Amino acid sequence: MNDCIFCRIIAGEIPSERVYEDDKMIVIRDVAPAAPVHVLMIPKAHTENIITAEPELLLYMFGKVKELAEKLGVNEKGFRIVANTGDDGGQTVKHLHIHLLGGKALGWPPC
Ligand code: DGP
Repeated sequence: MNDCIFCRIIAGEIPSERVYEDDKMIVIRDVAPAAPVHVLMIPKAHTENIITAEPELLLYMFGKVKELAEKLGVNEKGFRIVANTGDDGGQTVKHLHIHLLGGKALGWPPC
């Protein structure tokens, strides 16, 4: 997936600030943060989004949210996780990623 920006970040071809990494995913700071804490959980194996992903991968990623929220210091006051999916969902990068946002009181609805 040479044309996939997140595959290139995972391969180390494009720099990123990694806050977590294991054999299944990386977690990086978003290049255009929408909140004081804004990271992207990105699986290492390319899959487009929640529709194409194996349920086991989604379970794994969601299972890491608590640990990451604690690591990023947003577990006590709260945070939001978002997975924009497809064109109507506003997904701009077609490699599954889960946004984790926090560090301030977030507005709702998001649009
Ligand atoms: P989405 O709209 O859900 O597909 O969000 C894609 C996010 O990816 C968006 O918040 C900006 C972020 N992003 C895009 N390109 C890069 C990059 O090269 N580096 C980093 N760190 N983030 C990126």
